[in-house]
Amino acid sequence: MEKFEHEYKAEQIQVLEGLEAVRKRPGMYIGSTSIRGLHHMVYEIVDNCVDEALAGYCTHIHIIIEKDNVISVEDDGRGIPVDIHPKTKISAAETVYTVLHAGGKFGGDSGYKVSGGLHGVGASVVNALSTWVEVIIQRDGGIYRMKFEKGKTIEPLTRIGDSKQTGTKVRFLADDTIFETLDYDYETLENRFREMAFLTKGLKISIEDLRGETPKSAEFHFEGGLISFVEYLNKNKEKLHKDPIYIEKDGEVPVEIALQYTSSYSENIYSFVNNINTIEGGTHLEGFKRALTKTFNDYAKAHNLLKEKDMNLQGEDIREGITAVVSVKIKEPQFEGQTKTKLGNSNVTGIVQSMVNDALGNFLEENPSVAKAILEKCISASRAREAARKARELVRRKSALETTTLPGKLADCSSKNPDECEVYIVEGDSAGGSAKQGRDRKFQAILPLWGKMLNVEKARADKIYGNDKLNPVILAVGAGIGSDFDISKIRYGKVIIMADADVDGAHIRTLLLTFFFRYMRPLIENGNVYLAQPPLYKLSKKGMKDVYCYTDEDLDRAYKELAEKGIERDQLGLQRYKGLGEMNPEQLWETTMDPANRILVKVTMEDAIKADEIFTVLMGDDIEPRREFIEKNAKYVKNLDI
Ligand code: 0RA
Repeated sequence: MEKFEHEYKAEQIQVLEGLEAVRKRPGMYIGSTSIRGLHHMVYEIVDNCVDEALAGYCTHIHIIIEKDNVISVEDDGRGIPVDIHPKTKISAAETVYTVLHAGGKFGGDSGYKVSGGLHGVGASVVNALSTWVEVIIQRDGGIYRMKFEKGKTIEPLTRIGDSKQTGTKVRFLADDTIFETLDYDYETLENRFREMAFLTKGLKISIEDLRGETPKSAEFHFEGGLISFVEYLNKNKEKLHKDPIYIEKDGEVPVEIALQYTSSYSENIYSFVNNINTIEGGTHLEGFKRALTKTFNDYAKAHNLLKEKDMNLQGEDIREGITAVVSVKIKEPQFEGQTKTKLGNSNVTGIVQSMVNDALGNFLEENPSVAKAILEKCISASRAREAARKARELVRRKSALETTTLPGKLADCSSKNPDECEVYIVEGDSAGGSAKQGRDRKFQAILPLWGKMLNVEKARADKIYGNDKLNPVILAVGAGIGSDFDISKIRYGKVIIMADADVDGAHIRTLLLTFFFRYMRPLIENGNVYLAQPPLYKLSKKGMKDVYCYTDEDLDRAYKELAEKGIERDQLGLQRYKGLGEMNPEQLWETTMDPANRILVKVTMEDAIKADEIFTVLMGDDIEPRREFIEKNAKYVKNLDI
């Protein structure tokens, strides 16, 4: 192979210092070096292709996870420009890959400005954080190639052949000295690409995973765009009207919205700015919500649908059962909030609000039966809210009398500092007792729960407040529920569900997670919810320290390790734990509660959409999708609740 000497000019030295900074502080550029950051590497590259699609030149993006964790991303766009910059003497393509923040600013008025990416840092950061990158461009009648190692150019852009086609193919190997893992999660990537395909009408995105024994693949292509998205989200729900309502307007701020009401009691609105999921909402969402409230109230009044003359439907009444996706494109988005996923541009509220007012107002006038079906639901939500308020006041008054607002069953910890405090929600009587005795009472609180939990998928807020199972959870966490929920008030930084590893345990776990998902979602988003992992087995022998195993693989490993020490299988006593109740307080502490030894699984919202689907399928009214889901996932029940 030919060797390319690369001469470094003044600009290039700056470049190297720039990329060196990225390698020194990767978290600042890619968010983190965990699997999250690893996935962001892929998104950064794919986002560039999506930009090319938004500019109208790319119709298909193909992503491959190759056997050795190499990622390949290929598009059929115009190809990254290859011309040489007269001053720097390097190609535009190499510039994009070596100069920090070169991505979006390149090329001025190319109509290429609405760039995505959560961190929007672009290809040069991916390059800096990769062991190697190879880029192949087809453009202007030629095939070009360039190669990099840890951000440094190994082979500058070189014409290696002819081609009549156009497009860009990038292959990279993320640097395993920077990332904690290179083990891409196929499902996470698949979900993100499905979402991207929904958000970019007509674009085909395909993904292949060649790592396992049986390759996985998926292809997404939705001519319906957001309409398809809402249909997908609602596929297992009972709809109040047949087709999603669709609103689209180009202009200074292009806005696209689809919405459909279902008989469910929850609100499911997803908002995006430049294809980035704005988890914390912001001005675009605000504009949408205000318009919904105003338009439905105006319509209801004009058509005498409200019984009491002065009655006003509240925003939350109007959003009960809604599934909506709001997507806007903004030239210079300002992101705020804890996770920088809240849109701050203040002019956007008015723009979205007035266009939704107009379009939705017209739609309701033209579709009176749909309007009526939705408003009937809003009015009954309003009544339920009134009932809930009364129930809540009752609870508040009661607790004011009781001097403490904490539930009686709670064995609280002595520390009052939420950062160090944890509450274990424990199923069952005896386990609760052991946990109380075994805990470190300085920072560990125990809340035992008994019996069958209320299924929140089938209940409204008024029932939740009055429910004797959930009320202690609400009071213990201490931050309210629903739109009242205030994460700054939580009394424990870790809310840990501790249940048996059997069917009943899975049931209570899923029910509690459903409850948190619906009524304390920020708690999950903020990473405060955990699952305790009690051991499945204990190996014991006289004179030997007990060995606890948390999985079947763990057990195999322990047998092997002990055999190496000369202790054979038949010398060992094996206890299989059927429930937490079988452990004494010391064992429970040692295996499941002691921060030094325990395993906690953090419940993440990597994909709220997926979680919602699982909860709906598992908890909803429709039996058929639930049966299908359980059959399909029976093998993976371990992951069922994450
Ligand atoms: C034409 C002009 C510009 C970029 C591209 C094509 C292009 C970039 C990528 C990245 C991945 N695939 C691509 N396909 C095409 C520059 C325009 C600008 O940056 O403003």
